[in-house]
Amino acid sequence: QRLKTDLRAAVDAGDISVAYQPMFKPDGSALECCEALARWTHPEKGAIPPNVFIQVAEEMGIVSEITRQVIKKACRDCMTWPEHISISVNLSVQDLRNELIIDTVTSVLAETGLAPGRLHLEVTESSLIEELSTVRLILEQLRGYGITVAIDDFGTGFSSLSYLDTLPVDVVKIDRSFVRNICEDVRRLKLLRGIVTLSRGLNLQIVVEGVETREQLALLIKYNCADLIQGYVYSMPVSSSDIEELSQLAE
Ligand code: G
Ligand code: G
Ligand code: MN
Ligand code: NA
Repeated sequence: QRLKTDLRAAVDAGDISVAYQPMFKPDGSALECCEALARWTHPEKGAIPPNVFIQVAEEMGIVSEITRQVIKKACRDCMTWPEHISISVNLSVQDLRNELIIDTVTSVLAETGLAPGRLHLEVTESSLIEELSTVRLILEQLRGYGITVAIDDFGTGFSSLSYLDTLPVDVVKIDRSFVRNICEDVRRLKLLRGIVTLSRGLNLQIVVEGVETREQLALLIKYNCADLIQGYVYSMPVSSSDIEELSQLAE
């Protein structure tokens, strides 16, 4: 209850900050996109993980306000980066149930002047399962503006792959659980390669998440498993002001 009151106050004060985790071309030759990750430092408890406070915000019905603040900061920050770098923002399942998100996105793009092609939105695989018709309408409208839609945590949510080809998405972000043991367990590598083949067959761009070691990276490159790599092997989440330098180092 206390956490709810404090979160309400933090949101009202605009105290939710944003960290950015870069995605690189597999060979490290370019920084192409950054995922915006919401951060909240509680005055006494310190950093509260986003999966905790996002869930609290969902219970309180205020997650759309956090989404709006994160999109706004993220688009503003993206405007200060080299032009080839895109920004990827996470949406909550609640954002996808309400057409308000269309208004939020279009007004932030207008205010900040960011080209719609530089904005990506991440929706979890599980949020695509429910209320598919509303979600589909909203995602199709957003894509109509030139925004890119990514399925986050791919591979962890579906009970059935049968409608994957009908989803209004452009990118899959393969969940880090599919990367963890690829060096030790050839069956895990085969599973990952299967997901990659499936995704390529559907013309989806592939981001592999949670890549932590050079050995994992080498296998991903060897078997052409990724268009972009996100993970500690290249970078932790950083502040907006670090992005330009990381981008220059990559070139
Ligand atoms: O930053 P970290 O790696 O701890 O993120 C943990 C989880 O919180 C991830 O699943 C991420 O997608 C989610 N998350 C981070 N920022 C946001 C946000 O702004 N909105 C939503 N809905 N989820 C977020
Ligand atoms: O669910 P989502 O993919 O949005 O979550 C991103 C989360 O993954 C962030 O909390 C980020 O800190 C975390 N993360 C990013 N790279 C790595 C990594 O290489 N290993 C692990 N274990 N976590 C990572
Ligand atoms: Mn994400
Ligand atoms: Na993910």
